[in-house]
Amino acid sequence: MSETKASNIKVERTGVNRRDLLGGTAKAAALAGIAGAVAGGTAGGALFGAGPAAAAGSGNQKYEVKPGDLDEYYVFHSGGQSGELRILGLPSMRELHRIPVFNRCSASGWGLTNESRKILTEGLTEENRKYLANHGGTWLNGDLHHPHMSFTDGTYDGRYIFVNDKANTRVARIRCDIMKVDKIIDIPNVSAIHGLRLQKYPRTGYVFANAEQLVPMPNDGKNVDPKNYRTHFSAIDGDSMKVSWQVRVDGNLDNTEADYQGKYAFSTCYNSEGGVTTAEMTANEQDWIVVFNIKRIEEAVKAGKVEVMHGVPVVDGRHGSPFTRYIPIPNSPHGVNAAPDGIHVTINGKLSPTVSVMDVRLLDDLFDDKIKPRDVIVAEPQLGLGPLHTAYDGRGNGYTTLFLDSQIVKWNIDKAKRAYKGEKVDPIIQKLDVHYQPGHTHSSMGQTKDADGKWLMVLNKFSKDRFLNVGPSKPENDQLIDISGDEMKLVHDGPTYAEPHDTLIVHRSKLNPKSIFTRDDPMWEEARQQAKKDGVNLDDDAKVIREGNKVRVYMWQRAPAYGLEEFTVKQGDEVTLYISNMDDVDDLTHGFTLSNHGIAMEIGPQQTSSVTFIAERPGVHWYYCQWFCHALHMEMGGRMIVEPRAT
Ligand code: K7E
Ligand code: CUA
Repeated sequence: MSETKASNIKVERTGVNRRDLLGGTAKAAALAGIAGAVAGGTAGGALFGAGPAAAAGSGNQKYEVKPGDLDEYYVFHSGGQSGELRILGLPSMRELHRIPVFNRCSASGWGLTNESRKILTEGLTEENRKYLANHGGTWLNGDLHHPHMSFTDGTYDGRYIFVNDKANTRVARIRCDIMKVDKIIDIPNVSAIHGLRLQKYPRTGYVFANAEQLVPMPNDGKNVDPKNYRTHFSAIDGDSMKVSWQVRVDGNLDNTEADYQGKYAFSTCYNSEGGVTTAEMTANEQDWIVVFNIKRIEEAVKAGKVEVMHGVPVVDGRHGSPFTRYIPIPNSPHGVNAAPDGIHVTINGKLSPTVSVMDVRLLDDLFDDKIKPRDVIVAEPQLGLGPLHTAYDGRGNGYTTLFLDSQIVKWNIDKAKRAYKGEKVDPIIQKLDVHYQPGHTHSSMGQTKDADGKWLMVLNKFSKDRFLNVGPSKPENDQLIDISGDEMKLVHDGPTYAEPHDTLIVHRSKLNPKSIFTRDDPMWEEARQQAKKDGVNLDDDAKVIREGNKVRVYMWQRAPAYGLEEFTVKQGDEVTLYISNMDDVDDLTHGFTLSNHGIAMEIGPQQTSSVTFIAERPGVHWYYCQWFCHALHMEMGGRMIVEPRAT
């Protein structure tokens, strides 16, 4: 018997064979799950239980991408607690780019430029704005788990990618034409946005966002009794980036998903107990998935049958309401994944070795009370320990990550349904060791109706011994698996930095980003308006405009020169610099770094970037271009001269 310090859960560590648990009770599996999750890292535990090497096969299809050749897929890879989004190519698994979202970025100036600060602050709630007034004005961190691309008619349309921030309760939108964030909003009335999915049909439409943490409402410290904690499911309008409505639920909210019909959304709940300690949260053998009836909610909102909280209409979707149904699921379910067949939705049991398969065609009857909640479950195969997420190949098979077993299991939906009806058939097709402890898994186009069944990425939380030792902080390991044939074949190990949860694999035909900004891009509309007021041509002028102690410096850049090789301001002036890169050339990005002022920003071809600061340091301060652009890149610079304040 060992006892962990972090909680009071007692975990049986001896005499339990984890393979035996497969045939055991959900409770035994739950205990094993806790052993992994809570006592994780202790030697010999279930956590590091997987065997060392998987068979590295050559695969059935080519995964090597020769120098100069282009990948077939874009991968949008969450950056977890690093707060950014990354773009990879698949099958090469090369990292192509990074998009700063909730983090600060030294290279691009994200979080520093006026354009990015506008995006980072305009969606703040009043409470957060007030709090941040004394904390630098913007958050410095984020926890980005779930990127999803906007849909039209069940498949990706290349407009936007939406992502969540669990750390500071936000949702952000990325424009796919320039691969930059254009909107970030706080979600009011909740804490910690975790699950995020999009309406698939007829289009996005709604961005569905789960708030994981239960908190008192209002959360003002006057009443902290857990009996009064609650959370809401949010639907955000993806076009306006305003919260359309929220639904009050029982329990908490983990991951979410939407159907292919535009009728229902789903959220897993691992804390139906409403507990505040790990022991309380895992007490029950079953939690549930909540099904949201979008049409009924919309009607109630339209009819004004809502409570308005911070400007958001909220409907009551607790047990017994017409808006929701609660389907019991073993045990602390995590990921929920709609199959590309448009019919089946898999709920991954986490602490139960099972996944539960729901048939969405039965949901109309459930909402009309013609059937019972569990009647919508049409299969519940036992797959192994710690099922977290499932991907699909479009050929009727699911691929589920087994966190505790360190495996990916391929199984057949139809066989699982037959087995559920009592037929003697094994739905499991193959189990493959992965390295180690996988969370999400994703197949090429597998979260759309166009799943093509070619590639599978498995996002492993631990790499342990798979790479050169880089110290105590080790990379994670994204493994690429060829699923085009009958057998899964592991073909590539891909180390990544903290901490990709989720990924999005998009065929390159769905995207066509610009190489050069257009001068009328809305990103720098405020600079454009200010230039107009100042009678300055943003494209051509290099000018200093003074208005009291406010100084605006406008300049263009053309390799290898700035429009101004020097400008003079007075100590104490509030200076705004507007820099426009007028090079109309692919891949010709310039920069602006002001030495010893903590100022650096990227200015892409035909882009304008601006930054505001107080010129507090008298003297000569060089600025330079930090983005390699020309043979005379080193010479591309100038001086800011700050005249000392008259004493
Ligand atoms: Cu499973 Cu945040 Cu998608 Cu991590 S969540 S694994
Ligand atoms: Cu311009 Cu370097």
